[in-house]
Amino acid sequence: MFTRPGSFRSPRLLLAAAAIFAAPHALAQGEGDTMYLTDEPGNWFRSEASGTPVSVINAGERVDFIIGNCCTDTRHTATLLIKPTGSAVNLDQDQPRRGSLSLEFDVPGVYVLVCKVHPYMTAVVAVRDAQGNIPDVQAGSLPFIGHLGAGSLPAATVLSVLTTVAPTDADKLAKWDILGPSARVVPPVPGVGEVWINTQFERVPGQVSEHDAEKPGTITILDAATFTVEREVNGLAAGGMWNNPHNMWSNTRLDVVYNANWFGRWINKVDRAGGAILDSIAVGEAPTHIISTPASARGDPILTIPLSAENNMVKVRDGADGLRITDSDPTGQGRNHPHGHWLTCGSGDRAIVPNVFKGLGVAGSISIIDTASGNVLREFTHDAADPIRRALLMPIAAGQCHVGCRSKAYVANAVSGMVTVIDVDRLELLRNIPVTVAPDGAMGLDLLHTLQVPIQTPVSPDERWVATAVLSLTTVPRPPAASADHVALIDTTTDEVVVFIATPAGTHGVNWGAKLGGGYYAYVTNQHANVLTIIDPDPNGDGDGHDAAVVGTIPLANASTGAGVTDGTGGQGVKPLPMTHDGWIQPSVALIGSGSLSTEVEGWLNRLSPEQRDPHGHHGADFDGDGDTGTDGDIEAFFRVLAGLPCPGCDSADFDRDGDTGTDLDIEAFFRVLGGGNC
Ligand SMILES: [Cu+2]
Repeated sequence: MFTRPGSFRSPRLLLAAAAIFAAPHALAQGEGDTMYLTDEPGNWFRSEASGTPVSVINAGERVDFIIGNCCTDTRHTATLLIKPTGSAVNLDQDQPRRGSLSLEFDVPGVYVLVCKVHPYMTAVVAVRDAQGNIPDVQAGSLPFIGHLGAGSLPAATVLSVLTTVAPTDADKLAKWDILGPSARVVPPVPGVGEVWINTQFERVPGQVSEHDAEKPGTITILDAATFTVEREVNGLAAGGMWNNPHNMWSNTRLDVVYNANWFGRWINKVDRAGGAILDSIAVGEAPTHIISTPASARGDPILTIPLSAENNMVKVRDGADGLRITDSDPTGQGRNHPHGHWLTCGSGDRAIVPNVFKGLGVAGSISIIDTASGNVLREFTHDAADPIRRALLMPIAAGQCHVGCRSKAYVANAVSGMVTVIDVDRLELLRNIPVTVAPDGAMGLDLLHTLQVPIQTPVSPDERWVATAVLSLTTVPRPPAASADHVALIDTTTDEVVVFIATPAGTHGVNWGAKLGGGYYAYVTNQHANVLTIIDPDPNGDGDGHDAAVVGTIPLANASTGAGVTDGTGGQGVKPLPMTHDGWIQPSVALIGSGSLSTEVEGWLNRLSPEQRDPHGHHGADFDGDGDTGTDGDIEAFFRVLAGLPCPGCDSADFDRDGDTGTDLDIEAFFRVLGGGNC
């Protein structure tokens, strides 16, 4: 579906890439190069010599990597990911930093570096041989090439397909899905409310640091009833505290939106209806996602925010005196670099926190944390010898919901390409689900084979589906979706992928919003495209996800002055309002008629179905289906179903919704629900 002009056979791209390598005179011999780490999309490592993330040097020369205020607002790493066979050099840090790093490149060939905090920051260092040529990239150095059926490829060919190397507007046009208004496809069934999208790469003239470095990013707001872009918020009025807006959350009244700036140190509080920035504070290095605690839903919101270039999760209270940090706790042992967490649906009493990396290399961990105290209840660390924990390589984002009686979490691991399933109640890892695919269709392989990265992975509020966004670092399509990027839809009853769905370039974020009349849409963002993708996980409502499909594609460009091709690009965090998950939606619904909601918000909440208003209650203890629960009729129905006796109209006996019936877990689920317990 999305076999773009930027596929690896594209002559236009090959020419552009070849031109870069054909300009050796740009760099005199013996000089080496300096690369500045920046906040500029597609040019995150900017070579002094080329002005792009591609540095061409001779063997034995040095490149200095500068991480400083000139060009970026937070800490990073410069980590060597791919090097030619025979090279003995290495570069990596156990924690992100400011300052300068250096590496002397020993062997001719192609080197790829990334930042472990912001893994799509990409640098290419091409080292010439004695004849002035760049040797081909070998499959032994980059196994991805072997999955294309080749033993090696010219460096220019490899460069031409890397979507994260796109310094200029022309590069972005060539490699990204920059689509026009004709791409617009509106779902047959409207959504409810608004969809807030961090269009993190959109250029805003004048949105610069005190060092005059460009700080991109806007928030694009979609009316879910009509699927039109309503308005846009930028950071010009944020007092410099705005840089790559990355993820958002709202409050119970849905009158403000909180926003975290991943390439900075700040969060913002935005007036939802008017777009004014009401408050901004520094919370620490590279804040990622924001989630409010359900326990604070009826008072001052308490926000939980992992800091990806530090080791802690901070808590911020939004009170009468504005945003204030109230707490900060480590999310594991040592150096953690936590990213996209989730709180347990319902009470939010536990936080599932992916710690992206824990030292040199890409081994990370997943912590289950007591939300109120910040105590780590269990940290699952990487272990190459363990069949499940070996997948914990740069775990980056989590989703969670109780599925039946089990509190199950799903964590995407950027490097292993696996989604790890966790029983949060029993503090056990259950299994890994492969969600990435190599160009020849091979699965279960790591990043160097697939050049794909799974990122956000939220569970639907009805607990049926997990939608995992899989970002491709290349334009190369692959089965089964015949696209470079995809969403893997996981059925929570089987914990298997039921379908891979083709999505535009740079698929990064997903979240669930209410579909009018019942059910949920997965709203999918694509950082290397200017559109939002809308997936219906079960269009015919038969409970089977095999027919899940893209039902909408909404261009996000809205002719913003000066944005050019970046208008509407960079989609990462996505927050549908109302917030539909169990634990967050009910407190909003409880305010209907109280006078504390705006007319607009009250209208949204009134359009929700009973199941959407209370996604926990719909499979409660009403086993005989008569509308009340916990009666003698319900108990009789339970035992009739369990015993296999006829019970017309009864619910099935799969009370824990794990696909089988009559097990101990079903019985446990029955009694928990009957007793009003959390199930
Ligand atoms: Cu970084």
